[in-house]
Amino acid sequence: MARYWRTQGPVALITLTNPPVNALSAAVRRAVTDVLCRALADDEVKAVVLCGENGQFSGGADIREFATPLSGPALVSLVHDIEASEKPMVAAIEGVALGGGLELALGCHYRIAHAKARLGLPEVTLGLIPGAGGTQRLPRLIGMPSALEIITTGRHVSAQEALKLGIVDQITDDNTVETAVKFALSVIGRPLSSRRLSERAVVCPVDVVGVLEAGMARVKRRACGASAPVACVQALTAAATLPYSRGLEKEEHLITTLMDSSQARSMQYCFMAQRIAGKWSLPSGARWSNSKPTAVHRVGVVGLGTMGRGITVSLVRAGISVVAVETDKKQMDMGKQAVLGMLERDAQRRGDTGTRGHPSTHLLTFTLSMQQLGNVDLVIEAVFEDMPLKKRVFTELCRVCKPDALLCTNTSALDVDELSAVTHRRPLVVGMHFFAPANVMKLLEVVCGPHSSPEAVATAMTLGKRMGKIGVVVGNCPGFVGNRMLMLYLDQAHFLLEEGATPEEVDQALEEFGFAMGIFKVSDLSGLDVGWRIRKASGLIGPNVDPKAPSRRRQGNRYSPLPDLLCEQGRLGQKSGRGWYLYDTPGSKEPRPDPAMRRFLQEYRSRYGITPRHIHAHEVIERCTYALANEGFRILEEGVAAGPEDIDVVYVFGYSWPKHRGGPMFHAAQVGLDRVLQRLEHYHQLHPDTPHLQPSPLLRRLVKEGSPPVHQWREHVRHMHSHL
Ligand code: 3H9
Repeated sequence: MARYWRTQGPVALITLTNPPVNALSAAVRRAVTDVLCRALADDEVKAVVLCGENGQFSGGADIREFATPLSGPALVSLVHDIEASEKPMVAAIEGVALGGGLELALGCHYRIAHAKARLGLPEVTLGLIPGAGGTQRLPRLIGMPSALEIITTGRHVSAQEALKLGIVDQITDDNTVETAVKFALSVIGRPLSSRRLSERAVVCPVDVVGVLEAGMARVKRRACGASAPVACVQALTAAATLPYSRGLEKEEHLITTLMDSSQARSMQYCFMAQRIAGKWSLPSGARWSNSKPTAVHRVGVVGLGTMGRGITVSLVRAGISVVAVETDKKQMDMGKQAVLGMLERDAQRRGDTGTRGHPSTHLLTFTLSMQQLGNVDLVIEAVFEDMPLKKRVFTELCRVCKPDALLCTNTSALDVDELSAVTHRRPLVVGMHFFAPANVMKLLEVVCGPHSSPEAVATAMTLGKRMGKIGVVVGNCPGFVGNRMLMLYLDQAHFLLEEGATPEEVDQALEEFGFAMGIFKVSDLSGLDVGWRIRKASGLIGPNVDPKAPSRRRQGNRYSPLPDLLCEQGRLGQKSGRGWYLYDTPGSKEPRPDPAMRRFLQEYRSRYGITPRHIHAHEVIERCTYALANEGFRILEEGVAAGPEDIDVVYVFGYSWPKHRGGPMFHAAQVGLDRVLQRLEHYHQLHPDTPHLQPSPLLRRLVKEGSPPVHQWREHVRHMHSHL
């Protein structure tokens, strides 16, 4: 848990040892407290270097222990003891120093970091604030404006930036521990009081109150109801206005309150869910750990439309060689320009280049010839969503690519299995559903068809991780996990309009719940014609179906033609200046309620004899979120996802579900499965023509078995599938 030995004469070394990231568990805190006592009591020891095993300083407090009562010495006291030491304490930071890890380092009198190290206080992303003195020490070290930005965003800071800001005293490309030991030798005997951050005054700009007020306004605007960012500013305000010890009391009060909150539990669940989804499994039992990914050095991207460009940029950023193929010269030139532009902007942002161009452009080949894909290890096809076109591309790929090259299709809904049937290498075909814009969005659904091999899935997941994506393995069904659930969510929103709500009312309820944008604003942003095209292609609307039919049913189920009617009127969303909302000009992003929309809805309701009723925000949330969770249960039943964590990760990272609500499945568990079941039964009784409101058998089964906690559902589902 912490090793201790004497080295280089008077310098003692304390090594945090809790692989993989040296999380500061109770056992680690206990061990460090003990060895620190030994070092301080040893007259031969004149300085101490604190480092971490395995090239990692520390990933912070042990998140797994948050659910249990605190045991062992508190981290805040340990940091205090380190700072109070009369012998110089030097932190040797390799890998990461995050959260409590950085707080431990801030207790040291000096900090030396490896050039590749990353530092930060990401507690806000776990629904917390730094709770071991970080909110009080960081502004004393680097000043309030920078501390405010770093703590409220939780972002990681590179070693170079940390040096510029003054978080570390030195960075090195060499052995960090050896450098720190040398450094420690050089500072023996120097006075320490100016190095103790708790004894310093906070470096505040003249208008610190204005800075903090602006910070508070900013976090409130962005937080969408999350408490932690607000608490961060409150703790920093205490640092600016109170003596250190009182500021620390405020920090303790705030973190204690947050620690018990459902928001923190939800966000910590999200952190763990992301890791669980990354170690994918399917109900079939196929697992990441058993399947070896193949090496990918060179990737082909076919199609340089919006998706192909974003995918290419993400690959190049990861240092992977790309052969980008287009069939049309003009489209290729445009795509090339767009890709190079994005990479150049990247480089400028990072200050990587003084001249034009990105340092990675040598990784790119643009071509009009598929033949150039002969030596790639994997291809990502990103042509238009059209099955015959994709089939033609896949047939050609089989001809030109080496026999063991993986063939991946970037599709948001098409049948990966049908596509793989045109190849002679079905085990090597998987779906890679990127989200737009692909160079920004984190989520990647890796679609495993019935013939896809576990190795192919493992390879796509590994590639996704290298590209900085959060991969989730899903089964092959229309819309996979994300879009399949989205359809039902949209349906509920449209039905609510039919029954009496306005787009603004539905959006406001969803935004108060925590979504950054309501569903109608999102639809306007994405363009209403996208769904219209898909519905037309799937036969839901078309010449044989009268959208004005009084039953408003399609294929036997309730169907709202509202979005189709909008498209027919040319209301396509932001791009046409009108959609569910009104925009000042086409392309403008500021939605305004449209009186014409109200009139349109009134006319629609009277045409169909619907008496509008007042719809409470509570009903909006229940119908939208429970419909999502209910479909999630069906997805688990069918084996399209292996566990609730996978579904929640898809929703949080692909569909902006608020992290502080955990995800639709976690939210259902928080509400209580029996309550969700009862409300779904109620709504289904009122709307029997909406089968998606009918509670799923798995939900009923879980309730019958006493509503086990969400982390047990995966095992439950696996068990269910093994008995089918
Ligand atoms: C805090 O410090 C509060 C303080 O202010 C004090 C309050 C009093 N705890 O992500 P990876 C596990 S709050 C426990 O796949 P990577 C992780 O679950 C904390 N476990 O690797 C996984 O386990 P498994 C503030 C942790 O290389 C394994 O390590 N700190 C912790 O892609 C590998 O993780 C943070 O928010 C932890 N703190 O990324 C940092 N961290 O193999 C959270 C990791 O069983 N951590 N694990 O699935 C991270 O951001 C990333 O894990 C890190 C490594 C960048 C460190």
